[in-house]
Amino acid sequence: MRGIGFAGAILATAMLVFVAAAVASERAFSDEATPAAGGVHTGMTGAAATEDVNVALPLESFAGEVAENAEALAKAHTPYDATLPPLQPGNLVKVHLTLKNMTVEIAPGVKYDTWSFDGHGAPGPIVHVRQGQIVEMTLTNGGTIPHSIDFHAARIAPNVAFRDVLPGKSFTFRFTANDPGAFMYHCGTKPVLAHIANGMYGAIIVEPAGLPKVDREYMLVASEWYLSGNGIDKPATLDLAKARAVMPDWTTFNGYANQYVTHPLTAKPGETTRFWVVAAGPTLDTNFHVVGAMLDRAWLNADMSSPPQINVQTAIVPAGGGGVFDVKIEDEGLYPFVSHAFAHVDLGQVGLLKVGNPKGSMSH
Ligand SMILES: [Cu+2]
Repeated sequence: MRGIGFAGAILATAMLVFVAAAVASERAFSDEATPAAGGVHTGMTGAAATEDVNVALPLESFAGEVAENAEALAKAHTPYDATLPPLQPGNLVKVHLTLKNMTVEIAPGVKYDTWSFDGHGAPGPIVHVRQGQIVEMTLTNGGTIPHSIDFHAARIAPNVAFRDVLPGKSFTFRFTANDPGAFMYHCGTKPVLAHIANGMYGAIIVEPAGLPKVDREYMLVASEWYLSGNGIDKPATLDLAKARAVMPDWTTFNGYANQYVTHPLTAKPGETTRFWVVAAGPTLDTNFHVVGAMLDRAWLNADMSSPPQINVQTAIVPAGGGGVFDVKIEDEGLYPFVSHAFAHVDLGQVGLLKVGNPKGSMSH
């Protein structure tokens, strides 16, 4: 018995040494990688990318780790303006996006070194056009590595329009927005998983004529984040191994966990609110649901060439896809909107629609 115990102790010690060594090598990698642009470089083959990331197991989660003064930070945070921007007149809409590396906050006190559009953080600016308008897209690469832009709303040869743009260079292409819906745009440079996970995405709304009029229109871009550290002492970068394993630390609407819980979207009793939803992923779908309400009109997959479904409880918005949902609420109250895959609520993909001025919900 004693012999077995001794052998067990040796084995346990050996395992501890192994784990410590693995952790140390992971730390060494991440310290080394941090000063570079996100620790993942473009233009690599899959095999080369594998060598350059954390492959230590088990993967470490930083889910739910926020700064000590999280509540004050959440209140001080300026929420991403979810209001759908207005349409522009004329046949031609010019959009100029600049790519930049930018440190943003994705949860209270949690910083992340993004690659992002327009120095804006993630998601990038929302583009809103009328069906049939011509979009002239100019992309300027203000980053440090090649990037590109892939507009899901465009029928266009990707090798031409979505090609890599070198740092310091610009590129312009045009397409006609003939297909209505809520579309994702994103950087399509390899490895795409890394470029999207680092924040290179946004949405373009192509609005068809003749939609039912509504009182409020909000844009929600859902996404998830895979962190190399908790982001509190120093900004986190991408942990590509966690992105491959689909082990997010945070899931968000418009790039910041729970921001519309602290700063609710608003409507009045009896009004209809239209949610334009795009799931940027990079990998997770969003199961859109409004607690205490129905999706009165639901254009699933953002197919706006067909009539909407009616009175839907929950609608899947696939990664890389969209959905458009009209919600009419009669009674004053606080109505959470969520991804009803509840792990995602836990990780931050939840907000509130504040209808009227319900008791006890005044912010001050
Ligand atoms: Cu990119």
